[in-house]
Amino acid sequence: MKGECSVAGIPLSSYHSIQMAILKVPAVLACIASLLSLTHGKLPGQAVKCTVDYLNGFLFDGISVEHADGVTSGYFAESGNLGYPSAASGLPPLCAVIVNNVTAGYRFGMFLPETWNSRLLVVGSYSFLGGINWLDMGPGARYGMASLSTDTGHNSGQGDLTWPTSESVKVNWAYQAMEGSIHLGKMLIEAYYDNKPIAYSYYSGCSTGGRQGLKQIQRDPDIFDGALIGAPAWDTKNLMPWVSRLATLHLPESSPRSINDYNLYLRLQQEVLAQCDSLDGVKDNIISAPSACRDHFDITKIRCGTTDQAYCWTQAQIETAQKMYSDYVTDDGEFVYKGLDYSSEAEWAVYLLPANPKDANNVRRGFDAQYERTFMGYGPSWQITSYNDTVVDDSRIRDERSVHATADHYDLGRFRNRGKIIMYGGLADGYVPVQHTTLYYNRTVEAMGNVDDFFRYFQIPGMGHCWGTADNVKAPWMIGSAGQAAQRPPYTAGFSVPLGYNDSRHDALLALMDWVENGNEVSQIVASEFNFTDATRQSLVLYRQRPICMFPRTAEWVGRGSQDDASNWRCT
Ligand SMILES: *[C@@H]1O[C@H](CO)[C@@H](O)[C@H](O)[C@H]1NC(C)=O
Ligand SMILES: *[C@@H]1O[C@H](CO)[C@@H](O)[C@H](O)[C@H]1NC(C)=O
Ligand SMILES: *[C@@H]1O[C@H](CO)[C@@H](O)[C@H](O)[C@H]1NC(C)=O
Ligand SMILES: *[C@@H]1O[C@H](CO)[C@@H](O)[C@H](O)[C@H]1NC(C)=O
Ligand SMILES: *[C@@H]1O[C@H](CO)[C@@H](O)[C@H](O)[C@H]1NC(C)=O
Ligand SMILES: [Ca+2]
Repeated sequence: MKGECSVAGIPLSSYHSIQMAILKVPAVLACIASLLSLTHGKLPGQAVKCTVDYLNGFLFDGISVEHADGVTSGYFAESGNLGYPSAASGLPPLCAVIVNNVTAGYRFGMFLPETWNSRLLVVGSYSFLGGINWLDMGPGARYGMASLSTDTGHNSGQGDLTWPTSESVKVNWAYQAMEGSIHLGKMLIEAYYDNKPIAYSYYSGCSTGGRQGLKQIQRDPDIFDGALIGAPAWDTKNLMPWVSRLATLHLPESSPRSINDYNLYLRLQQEVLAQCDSLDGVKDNIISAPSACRDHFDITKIRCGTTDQAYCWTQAQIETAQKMYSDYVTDDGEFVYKGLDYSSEAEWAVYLLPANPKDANNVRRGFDAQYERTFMGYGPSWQITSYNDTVVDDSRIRDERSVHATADHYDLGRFRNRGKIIMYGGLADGYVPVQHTTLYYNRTVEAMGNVDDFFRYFQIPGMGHCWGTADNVKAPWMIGSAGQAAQRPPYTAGFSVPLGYNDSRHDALLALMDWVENGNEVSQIVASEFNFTDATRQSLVLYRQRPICMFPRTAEWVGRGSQDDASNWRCT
C-alpha cells in the first residue's frame, strides 16, 4: 500500500502516537524511510538533514524540533540553560539538535557527529539541576558517538528545589523525561543516519546521573548495552531525609554542636589523614581503608584544650561529627541511610555551609527543607526545625505511591544477559556516602548471587563525589567517567583522560565498551592524577597513577618501585 505504513494491518495514521508503533516494529521504520526517500527522491546529505524542517518530518503529535544546527566551530552553548550553562567545545563537526516533547513537558539535546561510529552515549544529570547537559555530551561526540541528554523536564540552577510544582514535573525528573528522550532519540538517530541501526547504546552518569542510569535499567533492561554508573544517588526516598536530618544535627545555628566553619572540616580531615593514612599499608596521603580508620580513629585528639587551639573541636561538635559518621537509624531502630565515611570531611561544606550566602535558594542548611516543602508537598511554610523521623516514613510512602524516583530494584533481570555495568564511588565522597553505593551493590549480590559476569563495582580511594581529590591527598581519580573531563584543562573541551590516556586501560567508558563489544572483562581501571604546571591551571603533567580494583579487591603495592606508577601495584 503506497504512501501508508501499517502495524499489524492497522494504518499508522489511526494510531494516536505512531511513535509507539514504530518503536515496537522495526519494519515500520524501514517503511517510513522508504516513503521519505520517495518524497525526497534520494537520501539527502548532512547539510540538508541538519535542519528543523527535515527532522520535524519524522515527528508526531506533541513533539517539536526546536533547534537543529550544523556545528563546525567546535563550540556549542544554549542560552538560557540554567542547570548547565557551560558551553561544550572541542567538538568534531556535528549536528546539534533540541527536541521538545511538548505534551509531556520535557526536552532533550543530541549531538549527531558527521562521522558516526554507530554508538549512542546517553549522559545523566546532577543534583536537581534542570537543563540539557551539553558539557558532558561533548566528550561523547569526541568518542564518535551520538550523544543525548534530557533537561529532565525543567530549567533550574544550583540549589533550586522550587520547581517541583506538579506531579508530572516530579515524574519527569524521576525517570519519565530520561526514558521518553531515549526512546524517541534512538528512533531519530537511526532515521538521521539513513536507517543505519545503533549498534551499541551506552550510558554514563554520576550522582543523580548514577540514579537515572540504574533506574532506567531497572525499568527497561533492554535500553542499554553498557552503563557507567557513578556515586548513584539511587535511594532518593531515604537520601533526602538523611540530608535534612544531617542539617538538624547542627541546629540551632548558635548551638555549640553546630559545625559551621570550613576550617573545622579541614582540621578534621587532616587529623583523619594523619591517624589513618598508614592503616592501608602505605603512607601516601590516601586513605584506602576507611573501614580500618573507623575502628581506629580517635577524634578526641583535636578536642579543644588537648591540642593547639586553631580550629579545635568542642566536645559538642565532636558528638555531632560522630553522628554524621554513623548510620542514620530512627529512634524506632529503623535503618535509613549509611553514614559518611572517614576521609570525606573536606566535602562536608556541601550540606553544612551555603554555596552562596546571598542565594535565597541555597539558604544555609535549607537545601532539603525544600525537598519536604516542594517534592513532598509539605508547603512553603514548613521549616527544617520541624524535622523528625516521621518524615522518613512519609518520604517513602510518597515516593512509592507516585513519583518513583528511587532506584531500589536489586534484581536487574534480563539486563544480566544483555548488558554490563561498571559502577564506581569515591571513598572520600561527602555528598552521597560511598557505603550506600556499596549497599546497592551488596543488595544486588544478595538478590542475584555473584554478579561478576555483568556488574562490577570499583571504589576509588581519595576521590570525592564523582571527581576530584583534596589538595593534601592528590589521589589518582580520573577514569574518564561522567563529568570528570570538565574538571581538568582544557575544561569545556575535555575528553576522556588527558595526556593521551584515552585508552581502555585508563578510561572506564572505553573499558566498558571493550567488555561489552569484545568480551574483555574489566578487573581494574588505572586512575590518574595530574599536577598543574602554571598558576592559571591550564597545563598538566602526570603526577601518579594507580589501579582501581574490582570490589572487594583492593590495590596493593608490590613493595618495590615507584608508588606513583600503576605497574607497581596489583589487585588482591
Ligand atoms: C512524549 O512523552 C510521553 C511521556 O514520556 C510519552 O508517553 C510519549 O510517547 C512521548 N511522545 C513521543 C512522540 O515520543
Ligand atoms: C513530626 O513531623 C511531622 C511533619 O512535620 C508532624 O506532622 C508531626 O507532628 C511531628 N511529630 C512529632 C512527634 O513531633
Ligand atoms: C558489603 O559487603 C561486604 C562483603 O560482604 C561487607 O564487608 C560490607 O560491610 C558490606 N557493606 C555494606 C555497606 O553493606
Ligand atoms: C585518543 O586520542 C587521540 C588523540 O586525540 C586519538 O587519535 C585517538 O583516536 C583516541 N583514542 C580513542 C580510543 O579514543
Ligand atoms: C606533583 O605534585 C606533587 C605534590 O603535590 C609532587 O610531590 C610531585 O613531585 C609533582 N610531580 C610532578 C611530575 O610535577
Ligand atoms: Ca595510605
